[in-house]
Amino acid sequence: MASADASGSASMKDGKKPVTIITIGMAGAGKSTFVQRMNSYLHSQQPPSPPYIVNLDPAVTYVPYEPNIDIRDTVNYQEVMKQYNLGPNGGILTALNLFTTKFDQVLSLIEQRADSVDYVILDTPGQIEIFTWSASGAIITDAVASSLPTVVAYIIDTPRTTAPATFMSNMLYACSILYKTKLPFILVFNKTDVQPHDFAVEWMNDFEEFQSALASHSGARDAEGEPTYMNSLMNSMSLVLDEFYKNLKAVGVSSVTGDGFKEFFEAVEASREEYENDYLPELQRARERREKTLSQAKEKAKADSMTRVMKDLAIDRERNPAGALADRWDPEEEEEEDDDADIDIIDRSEERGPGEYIDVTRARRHESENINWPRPG
Ligand SMILES: Nc1nc2c(ncn2[C@@H]2O[C@H](COP(=O)(O)OP(=O)(O)O)[C@@H](O)[C@H]2O)c(=O)[nH]1
Ligand SMILES: [Mg+2]
Repeated sequence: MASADASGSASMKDGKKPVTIITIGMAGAGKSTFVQRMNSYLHSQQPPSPPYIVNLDPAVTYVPYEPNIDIRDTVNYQEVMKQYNLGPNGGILTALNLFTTKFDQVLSLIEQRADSVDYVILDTPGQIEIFTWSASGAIITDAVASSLPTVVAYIIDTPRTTAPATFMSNMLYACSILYKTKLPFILVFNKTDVQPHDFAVEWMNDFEEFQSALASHSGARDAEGEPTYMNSLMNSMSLVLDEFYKNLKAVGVSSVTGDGFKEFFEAVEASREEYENDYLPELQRARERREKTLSQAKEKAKADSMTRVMKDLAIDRERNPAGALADRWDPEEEEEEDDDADIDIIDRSEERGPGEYIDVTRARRHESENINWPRPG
């Protein structure tokens, strides 16, 4: 109890709703490290503004922060694999699905904190498609976004995207997520301590730069010196991407040194406005449309089915008057049904004091961890 109040009183809330940051990115891009760094950055603000963190990766053995809600407290991914006879991917997906059935509880825990927290942060499973291409990922995203201002932080492994073709596939992936979620979107070029992201900014601002980078890459021309099919395809796609870049913000950060986090949070604040001006009105219009069609359909269905039921009932009673007498609702028969009792969401916030977090510069990864995600491509 006390810690909830203490953590809340520290942050300055001028009636603003907290922003939810959904962290998405390829395996190893640095999502969890990025979440840890946001956590430490927010703790170091004056006054400190501890975020509310939800870990959605059931398979991770170690996270460099203390989540307020951890999917691993609710579903045991190893057990899920055993019980449903699944491999790692199926196991993670099923664990996420099971957790999603309880997401209303998560949402209400978050909403209880809405007055005391400035940021809600979601860390997602290592492998990107498990979140971005699953029904559960979409349900979680929609549920959060219809309740709080929400922004997607798309984490990019900058040192691994310096090749033009890799850069483009990564951007196309980001593009597909933007169009799927329609949420404000921030491209986060991570690991700038290893590789500065200025090449990316240049390519995004000027597609001719990008095309000449493509052309100078090996494989751009065939034996006759003509541009290859692949090269012309990428050239045309870079024109499409040019349009996509106009819709988003890009920042470079290092989750290890903390570089660029001020700029990142400025982009988040700008995204809040974008959410309120663009996303929210569209959401409300969609809701109104849905409610209108739903209530029309309901009215019609009610009228139709009532006439049908009354007709059936009348015929039945005529045929079998004794049966009709016995066919009464019996309150004794009603069963208490509570299949919800087995899994529950745990809020860990009360278990520790505010201001407590693990600093990645002090807490190194566990040696025993031995994660071996297959790399895309
Ligand atoms: N040099 C450097 N390494 C980073 C940075 N961010 C993350 N990493 C490393 O990248 C690896 C994957 O990070 P992790 O956060 O587990 O990635 P996730 O799978 O996206 O959650 C780890 O070894 C991190 O230490 C960064 O900004 N700079
Ligand atoms: Mg992770």
